[in-house]
Amino acid sequence: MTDLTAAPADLMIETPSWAYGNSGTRFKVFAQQGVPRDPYEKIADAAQVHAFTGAAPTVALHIPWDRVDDYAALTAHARSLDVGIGAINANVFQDDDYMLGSVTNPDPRVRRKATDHLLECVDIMDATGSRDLKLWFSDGTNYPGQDDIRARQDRLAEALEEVYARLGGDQRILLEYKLFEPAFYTMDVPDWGTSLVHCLALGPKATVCVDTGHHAPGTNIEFIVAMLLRAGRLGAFDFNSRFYADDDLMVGAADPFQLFRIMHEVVRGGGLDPATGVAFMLDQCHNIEPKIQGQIRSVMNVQEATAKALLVDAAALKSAQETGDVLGANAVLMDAYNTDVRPLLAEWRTAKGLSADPIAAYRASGYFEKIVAERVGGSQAGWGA
Ligand code: LRH
Ligand code: MN
Ligand code: MN
Repeated sequence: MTDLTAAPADLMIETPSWAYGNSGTRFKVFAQQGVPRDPYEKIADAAQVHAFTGAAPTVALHIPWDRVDDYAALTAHARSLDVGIGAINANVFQDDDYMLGSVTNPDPRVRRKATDHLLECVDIMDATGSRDLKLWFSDGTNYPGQDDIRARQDRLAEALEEVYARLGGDQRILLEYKLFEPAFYTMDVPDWGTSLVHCLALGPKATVCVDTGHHAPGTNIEFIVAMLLRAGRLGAFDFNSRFYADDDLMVGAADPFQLFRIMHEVVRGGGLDPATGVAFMLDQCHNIEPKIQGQIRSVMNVQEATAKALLVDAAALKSAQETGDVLGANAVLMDAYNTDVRPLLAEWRTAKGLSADPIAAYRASGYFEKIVAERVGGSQAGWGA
């Protein structure tokens, strides 16, 4: 049997700075107590998630939500709290200029402005030591005929080429896709195929980011994962879960079986090996639940799915598949999925000097009471404003 006490533990999960700020829907942002007032405090909260899980050593930034004067100082602050700065997420979707698109806008002035922001994000990566530039474009059209679908792809390719040329030696582009929202007729990067086509044209430092909330209902995400790993172009996950649209709920909450199936393909495709270069990130908003606890729970959910995926008896599965034993093969997967891995993960945590129950330990730590007392007037994540 697989050594469960080692492997899921090696999986490191990046948390997003925006998960710690207030968020909501377009109907209402509920202000929570103790939320961070600036990027420094967001990183301090992310450090708590790492302290109690031992599995969240980096935090992703979103620019301009996390803009500061001195990124070296912010990086040093992160290090002093035993975490690092991870991916830099560009934001070319919250400016009036971008109503008709950012890098695909018909107006060259707007395209220049958007591309300059992406280049600025690479400057920030140089200062923070980040490897990954995550690009998500809200660009698209609402009405048939509104703009030339092909010309928009040409503009996108041109901007991506310029940014790709600016990347340092080990820096990468993660190109995220999304089928819908905010554009309702065409999104310019709607799916993994479009992302992959652009990545292949750019070169090996361009890879696809799979946000689990960005597909049509019923889409087989684990198939996409298998295909991208096979092509060597799975760069990252933005993990979250959804019931209806891009709900950004805690990963593993809506459909833990889907998360298991995804992690099974990750294991199958060698994606747990850091050399494969898959970044495991959360992209979530905790609109009604406490944020730090929501992140801890999410990290644990990914660990549980991973532990179960590692329990799959690969030899038994292969032999059942090769002999056409449909039910036997399915049973191998289901046996692993139906195993309660929580005691094993608790053992792993204890062996690492962590609490067996990270949520209880965090609740007992007094951190929440401390930030509620210290912080007044916390910041908004950026969503739902
Ligand atoms: C878009 C998205 C993208 C953004 C984030 C805040 O829906 O998933 O990753 O950067 O949300
Ligand atoms: Mn995302
Ligand atoms: Mn999203």
